[in-house]
Amino acid sequence: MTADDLKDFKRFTPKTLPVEEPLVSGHRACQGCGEVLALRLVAKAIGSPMIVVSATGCMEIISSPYPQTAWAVPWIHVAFENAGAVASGVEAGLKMLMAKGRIPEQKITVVAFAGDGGTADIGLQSLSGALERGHDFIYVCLDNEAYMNTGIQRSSSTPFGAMTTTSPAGKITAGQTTWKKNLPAIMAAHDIPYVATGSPAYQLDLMNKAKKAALIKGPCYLHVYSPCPTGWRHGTDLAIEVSRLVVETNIMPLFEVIEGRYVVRKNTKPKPVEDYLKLQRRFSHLTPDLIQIIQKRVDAEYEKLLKLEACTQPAEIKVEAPKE
Ligand SMILES: Cc1ncc(C[n+]2csc(CCOP(=O)(O)OP(=O)(O)O)c2C)c(N)n1
Repeated sequence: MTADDLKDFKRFTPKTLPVEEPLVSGHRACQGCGEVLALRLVAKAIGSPMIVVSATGCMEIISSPYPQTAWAVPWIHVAFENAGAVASGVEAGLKMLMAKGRIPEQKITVVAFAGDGGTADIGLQSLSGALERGHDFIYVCLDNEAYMNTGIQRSSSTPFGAMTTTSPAGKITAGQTTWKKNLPAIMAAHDIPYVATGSPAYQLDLMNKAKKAALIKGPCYLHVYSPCPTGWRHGTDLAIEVSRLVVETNIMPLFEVIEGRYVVRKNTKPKPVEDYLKLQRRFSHLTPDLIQIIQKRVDAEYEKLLKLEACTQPAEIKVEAPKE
């Protein structure tokens, strides 16, 4: 990233939204799917020219049942484990074609979309490699907190206490027994220029983060909360409500990490986590004790985030005038 990357950055406002729809109507997502909404907002904010690399997962299945497609931009379906590697190849190939004069010099945004299973588990090593090599691309994890299109199996991004088909709630366990893997922190640890979290309930915030990512040179990572009424067992009209509550309870704070510096959207009066949990039947077995454990963890993680923000801000450096 250079100082110039964001020099012309202008925020979207309700009056300046792009008209282009890279993901057009006609896909086959479940009723009330929050993931496809998040995908649409991010793709719209990035806009053409763009090349989409899609790992296998819900968004690939619902947008590309052969011989149809809901994509109006170039799109490639890749395996579960190699979205990072394929996006690297596309970006390197474009660079080479431009260097050889085969295609005109221009900015073509390469963006990879994958679910949390494809990102936190199976595709993690190829993503890590792509970030380390510094490819100029955006990686978007659409986090619906389980392997959804294959039948709601747990991933390492499934939250503690959530019931899935492979982390059932019963006499022996109360759903997922491990804490959610902190993907944004893992991505930030790669020292890439831009990492951000987003939620489809905060649409302009999400779109502006995607726009920033498209302008910044080098690898950028967006972690996008993606409600799944089918897997989370909530009403098909509640995707936006849970997307708002996850932020209002501090379960998933909105923040950016720009060149290693954390910038957190403050929420000093968080709602209790129970407000969020009670809307979803995947958490309906949780006892007050378990809810308390989750509350403590959420509070501690938020404090940690604020500390990260405080300690990554540039220190005030007093420069002494050179002595004659
Ligand atoms: C190596 C490999 N293992 C398993 C599968 C089967 N599979 C396809 S999609 C999928 C689940 C995807 O989960 P996630 O990445 O979280 O995306 P979601 O479907 O939830 O959007 C699985 C297990 C596969 N295609 N390749």
